[in-house]
Amino acid sequence: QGVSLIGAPTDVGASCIGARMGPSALRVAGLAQAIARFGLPVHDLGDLHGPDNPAQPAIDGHRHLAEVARWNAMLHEATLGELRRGRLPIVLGGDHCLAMGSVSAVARHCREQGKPLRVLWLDAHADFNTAALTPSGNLHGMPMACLCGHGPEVLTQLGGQVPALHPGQIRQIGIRSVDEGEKRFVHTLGIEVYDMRFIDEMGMRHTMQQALEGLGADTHLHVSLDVDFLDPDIAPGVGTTVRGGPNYREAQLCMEMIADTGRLGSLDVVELNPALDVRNQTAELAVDLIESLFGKSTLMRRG
Ligand code: DIR
Ligand code: MN
Ligand code: MN
Ligand code: MN
Repeated sequence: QGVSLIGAPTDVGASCIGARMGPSALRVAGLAQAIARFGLPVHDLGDLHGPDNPAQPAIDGHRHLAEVARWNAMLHEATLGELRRGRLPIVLGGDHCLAMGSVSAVARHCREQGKPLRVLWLDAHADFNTAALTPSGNLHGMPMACLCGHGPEVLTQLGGQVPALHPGQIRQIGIRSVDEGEKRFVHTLGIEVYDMRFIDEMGMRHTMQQALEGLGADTHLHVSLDVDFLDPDIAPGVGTTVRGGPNYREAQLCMEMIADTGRLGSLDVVELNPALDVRNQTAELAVDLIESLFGKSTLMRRG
C-alpha cells in the first residue's frame, strides 16, 4: 500500500523546454513529506531515464514521436507495476504527453480488475489534437486523442487495447484554449467539458458535483493535473500559460471535492516548468493542492 512517486523528467512533448526539471522542483517543495504527514508510506522510485530532447521539427505532424513513445512505454510499465503492488502512483512530469503512458496503465489495470475508471483532466487545454489538427506538432497537445485511439499506433496501443479510454470516462475541467480543428473534434466525440465559462456561470462546487456524478463504490479516479489549469497569477511556472483560470480557492475546492469521494487512485502532475517559476512558488502550490487532494481540510468534517 501507500503512494509511489515516479519522476519522468522530460519535455520531449512540449515546445518550451524546462518541464524536465519538474520532478526535482516538486521534491524540493516537499511533496513526499507532505504526503507522509497523512500517515501514508511514500515510495519515491526516483526518476526514469529516457531519451534527451532532440529539439527537432515535426515530421508528418508529430515532434519527437520516437522519444515520446520511449518515455511513455517506460512510464506505462512503471505505473502499472505500482498499481499492481496496490500503490497509488503519482507521476511527476515532465510534460503532458506522459499521460499517454500513465493513463493507459491505469486503464489496463482497471480492465484487469473489472473496475470502472473515470479520468478528470484538469487543464487549460483539451489536448485532443491529432497530426492532422495540430498547429504545433507537439505531442503534449495530443494525449487525450491518443488515449481515445486517435493517433499513431505506437502511442495508441501502449496499454495493449485500443482505445485505452472511451469518451464517457473523461471529464475535462478548466478548459479555455482549444485549437480550431480540435474544437470540432471534441464536439464530435461528445466529450464532457466543463470549460471556464461553465465554471464562471455555475461555480466550482456545481462543476465538481457534475464531474463527479455517478461514481460507483469501486470506481478508480485518475486525476491528470496539468499545472496550466491554474490561473497564471498563482501559477507562473508553466510553458503555456492561459489567463483566466481557477483562482487559489477554486482550485482548492476542486481538490477537496475530489478528496471527499475517497476514490482517488492515481495522479499526474505535469507541465510544471521551474525555469519559468518564481522562487518555486508553482511547485509549492502544486504540493499544497495535492495535500487537499489527499484529504487535508481546515476543520474536522462530519458525514
Ligand atoms: C496547443 C497547446 N493546443 C497545441 N497545448 C498545450 O500545441 O496542441 N497543452 N499546451 O497543454
Ligand atoms: Mn495538458
Ligand atoms: Mn495545458
Ligand atoms: Mn503545505
